[in-house]
Amino acid sequence: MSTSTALKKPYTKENFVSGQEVRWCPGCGDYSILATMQRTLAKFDLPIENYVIVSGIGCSSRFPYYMNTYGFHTIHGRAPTIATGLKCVNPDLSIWVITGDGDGLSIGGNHLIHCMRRNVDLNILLVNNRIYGLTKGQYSPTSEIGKVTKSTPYGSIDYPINALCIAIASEATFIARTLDTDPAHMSYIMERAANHKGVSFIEIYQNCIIFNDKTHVPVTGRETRDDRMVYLEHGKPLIFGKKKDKAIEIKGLQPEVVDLAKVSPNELLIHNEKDPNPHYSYLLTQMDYPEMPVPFGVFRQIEKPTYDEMMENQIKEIIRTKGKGELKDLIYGNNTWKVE
Ligand SMILES: Cc1ncc(C[n+]2csc(CCOP(=O)(O)OP(=O)(O)O)c2C)c(N)n1
Ligand code: SF4
Repeated sequence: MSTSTALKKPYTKENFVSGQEVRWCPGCGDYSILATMQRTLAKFDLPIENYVIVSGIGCSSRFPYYMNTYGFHTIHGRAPTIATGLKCVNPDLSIWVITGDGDGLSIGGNHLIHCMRRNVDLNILLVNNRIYGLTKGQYSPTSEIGKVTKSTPYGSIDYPINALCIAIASEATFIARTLDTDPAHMSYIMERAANHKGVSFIEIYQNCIIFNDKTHVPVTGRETRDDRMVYLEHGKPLIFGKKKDKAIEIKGLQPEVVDLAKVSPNELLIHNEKDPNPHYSYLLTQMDYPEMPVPFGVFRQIEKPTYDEMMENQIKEIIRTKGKGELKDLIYGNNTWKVE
């Protein structure tokens, strides 16, 4: 972060732009995510020095260089771990983890899971282009079966992982999906995540124009999106279609597309992001093209104590009952031994 000029609130997007040359390919979806984040953070009433961007390795992980905030470009897949430590020692920070589908779900999968199950008060953006961009186009954990890449010349035989299922299985308290071509929706989701106390996990459909161009277009393309995307709104039915004539109904444990004109309103599925039971949000993550429209928006937002606040409270309580400890006493205490 530049320290030569003290930045004063209210901020503008430009206050969050660093002086670094952006080195993504022209047309990369990361540009729009970056600009949206700069615009969104400028809206909040938090000093700019309280923001930290933490990333692993990948094209998307170059984010910290381009934000005029504090940041760490850390090791592959370990951004959630560094961010957890940071939040625990400085709870006043607003910390944003930027990770790719390879970085976050392959080498860093384990770290991501534990960060989410602990409910650390962090915002995690998983930029999903279904490919390894930085290393020139090998298949990733989210690549579809049959995907031909440099590392799968005869087509991938791996079943792809569903990022949002991982978030639900890890009991993340805020789970959402958005896309790089809809800055207004992305900004809305980022704002909701920033205001959520606890871990926020956002999957962003992103286009890697060089190694996996148009991977999301069958769902999100101009021609098809009305019929293949459904926006989630709390308390409202899941209505979609060019003529807003289709909805979702639950039959047994199965979501089904129904003709809005042919069903009574009380049969429709009403979105409830506050449902404490994860079954409902899991069911939403199973909705996928081509059988079903793909949901975008907030899948789940629930409240529970965060790891960082529980840690702080525990330390305070132990100091209150036992007094402040001395590191020297711990090192030279009874639980040590000499190697003769
Ligand atoms: C320990 C280690 N293993 C592998 C790599 C090679 N590597 C760098 S980035 C990357 C994956 C990047 O893909 P993704 O996270 O999807 O990000 P993108 O570049 O698509 O934004 C890999 C495998 C590395 N840098 N370090
Ligand atoms: S390789 Fe793909 S993800 Fe990486 S900068 Fe280029 S377009 Fe973006």
